[in-house]
Formats: sequence, structure tokens, C-alpha cells
Amino acid sequence: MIKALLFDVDGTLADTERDGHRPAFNAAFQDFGLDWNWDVALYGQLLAVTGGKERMKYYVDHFRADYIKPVDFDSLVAALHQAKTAHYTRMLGQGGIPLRPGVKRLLQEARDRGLILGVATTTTPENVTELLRHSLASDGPEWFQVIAAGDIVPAKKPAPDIYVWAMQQLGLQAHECLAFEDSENGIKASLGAKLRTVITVNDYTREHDFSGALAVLSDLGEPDQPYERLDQAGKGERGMVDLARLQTWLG
Ligand code: XBP
Ligand code: MG
Repeated sequence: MIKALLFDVDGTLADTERDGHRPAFNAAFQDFGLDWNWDVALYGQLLAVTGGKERMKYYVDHFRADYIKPVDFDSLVAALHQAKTAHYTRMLGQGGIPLRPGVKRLLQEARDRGLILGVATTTTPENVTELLRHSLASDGPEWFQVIAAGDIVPAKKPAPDIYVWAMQQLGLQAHECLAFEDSENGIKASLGAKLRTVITVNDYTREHDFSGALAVLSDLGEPDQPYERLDQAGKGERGMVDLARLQTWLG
């Protein structure tokens, strides 16, 4: 039996990108009087880069040839990112972003059965704790033994570093853990850390390459709302991800 479940956050625990991070970035750009505006389609392209600060720099370099960077551009990016985080966490505080189907159910079951829970994400730590507090439970952050997030490792996903760091904190090996991801950058990171990985796709990631995944699913499923399995090995299968099913997949 595995000992720990390690979760990505954005796109996996909750659909945070399109209606959470994206409008928060746009609100920050407005605060600073910038004419930058990320629509839903453009944001899909920008998601190729993980990390909010890294994403803003990538946008300027690849989409805004007209923009003249100030000498202290890094400071501007840092200030924009702080403003963005404030907008985003305010949204979370208003209960704005629910967890995806099956997430709370599986976390609860794992907790009841004494499994270790962890987070491995590129997003800012306070984004994670606010999401867990407002969308999981008031003590949500305490359900997790490790929250590996943000700039804690310099190389963000697709680098495996954040998963390696989380496992080091837990004193566990990859074969004792299972990862949950939603994106190609995410699975590159988890497989790079030698973790078996379950994928739940979303509208931004449906077409990504998930080679090497244990299973690719629409979501984790609920009793009255089964997941649909999308990978060739189990195509068309429907059901609900619980520990028994994970154990079957792990063999
Ligand atoms: C999440 C991200 C993050 C968020 C923004 O990727 O790419 O950058 O979009 O978060 P993953 P910050 O789900 O693979 O961890 O602005 O706090 O960086
Ligand atoms: Mg993700």
C-alpha cells in the first residue's frame, strides 16, 4: 500500500486558472495602469510557463515587442505579482473557487485511513492555504503534512525539484507515493521525480501529452457523477477514484 498522496493544486484540486489566476493577473495590470489583458485563449498559451512572475516575463518577451521595460523590471514584476496574489486570495476568501469533483471525498478517505497528504505546486504558498481553508475546510491546510509551493525550489515544474523536495520533507521514496496532476508540465515534473501519476484533465489541458500516466481521467468522480477514463488502456471506463481503485491501478 502506498503511504502518501501528493497533489498539484492549480487545475487538479480546483479549476483555478481561467476564472481565478487569470482575472487576478488582469486586475493587477489595471492597478498598475498597464494595458495588458489576458483573455481566455491567450492565457492558455501563457500556461506553457509555470509560475506567475515567470509567466509575466514570458508574456512581455513573446507578446509585447512594443513594451519598453523599465530598468527595474524585476521589481515591477514582483510588485505586480504581489498585487495579483492579493486579488487572487481575496477571491478565494469569498469562497469563489470550489474543489473539483471527488477531491474532498478522496482527501477525506485518505485522511481517515491514515495516509499522508502533501502538496507540490508552483503557485504561491498563501494561494494554497487560502484555497484549502475556504474550499476544503477551516483546518484544510492542516490536513497536509507538507505544502511544497512557490519559490521554495528555484526550478519550477516541469523540473521535478518540487516533488523531490516534498518527498525529502516527508522522508519517503517515490515508490511509496502517488501524484495527482492535470497538465503536461505537471506530469513531466512528477514522472521526473519517478512518481506514478494519476491525471485529471481540464479544458486547458485536455489535449496535453500524458504518456506515462497511470490513468487519465475527466475528474476523480463522485457516486452520482462518475469519472470518464480517457487513456487508451482504460478508455470509456467510468467510476469513482477511491483508495481501492488506486490500489488496483497500482497493482
Ligand atoms: C500552476 C501555475 C501557477 C499559477 C500562478 O502550475 O502555473 O503559476 O498559474 O501562480 P501547477 P503564482 O499547477 O503545475 O503547479 O502566480 O502564485 O505563481
Ligand atoms: Mg496544475
